[in-house]
Amino acid sequence: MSFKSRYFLFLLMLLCNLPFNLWQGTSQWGDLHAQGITYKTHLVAQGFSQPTEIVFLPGSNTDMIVLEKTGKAKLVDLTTGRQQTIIDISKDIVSQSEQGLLGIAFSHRYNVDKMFFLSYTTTREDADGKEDISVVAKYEADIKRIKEPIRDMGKALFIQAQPFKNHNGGCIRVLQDGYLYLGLGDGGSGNDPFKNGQNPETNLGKLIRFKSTDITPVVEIYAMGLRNPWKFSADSETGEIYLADVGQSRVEEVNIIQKDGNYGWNVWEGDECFKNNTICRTKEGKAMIQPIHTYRHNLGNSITGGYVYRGAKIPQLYGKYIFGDFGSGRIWTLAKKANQWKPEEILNTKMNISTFGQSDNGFIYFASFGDGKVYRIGK
Ligand SMILES: [Ca+2]
Repeated sequence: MSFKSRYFLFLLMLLCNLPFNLWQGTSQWGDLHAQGITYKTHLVAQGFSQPTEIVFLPGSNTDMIVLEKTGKAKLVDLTTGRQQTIIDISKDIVSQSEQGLLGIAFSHRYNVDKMFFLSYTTTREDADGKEDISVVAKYEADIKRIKEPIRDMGKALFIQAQPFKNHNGGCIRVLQDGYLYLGLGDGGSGNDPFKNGQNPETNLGKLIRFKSTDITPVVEIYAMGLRNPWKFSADSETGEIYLADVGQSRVEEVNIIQKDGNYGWNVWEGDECFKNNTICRTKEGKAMIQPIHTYRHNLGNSITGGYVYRGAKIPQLYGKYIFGDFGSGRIWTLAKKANQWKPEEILNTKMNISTFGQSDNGFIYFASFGDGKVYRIGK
């Protein structure tokens, strides 16, 4: 086994707290015939080192940005295939386990203010030595005009100390209300040892919203009870926030986020009482919001959230949430039929799907973490 594959199996085990031998896909490689059409993956770019995020410049279908866990952001012109490193903070971040360069988001007025945000992990000195921190930093630059990679760490808007190197969350998005959101995991280790998910006094285990992006912004807890939100996004038509939360060792889940909602961790793992937690069956436990969809570890072991398809090219996908699994490489759609959320598997890639991306016209892309390739989902 090469170092690389050993590395990402290690990462996978950390993500899932699973012994290696439980991670085995069971179904056939290849495309599936679903919803009357056969979906295919089209390779669009490659050569990335551990991709963690795919975004498009606001309004663009061809200017794709791919983040690398180890600290670079690359701008890819999908019409020519040209790649350019626009950000390189690899010297100053930490990227062990689930840490690294994890998120990028654009101001809702980016075309005017050229402001964007990065989410990464680094260290700071404290009384006991160094501690790991998650940072959201603000930058101002016209990305299309960057000549030399940006190497500075930006203006830190937000800092969160991280007790462990896993469950750092790190996804950031500017959603339809124009506000910046950040998803933070429970702090890590396993089982949420500090019970951060249910503690309203910490930002760990939460989806938080920045009330402004001034240099000392006020942040508010938007939703709580999360274990390790690995990607959230808003439906571009309805504004509903879909959030994928990675399970401990049994259940992966998709949630629709309501403001001030409590999503259950570590009282619930998905739709199960976590380790027979006694609060689970009480009034308090029952008031926690259930996921709209769960799956168990026969189908995967580390969910990766995606996007609601609102493109014109594939009418069969319209209005459906597309998401996948890092461990198994399966990709599903999720749609509401007769008041019930129904999943349908559309691809079984066997790849370590670390992120999805969506262009302005609604095309859905995803990254294969191990071999650094980016694909578009098509027919
Ligand atoms: Ca939950």
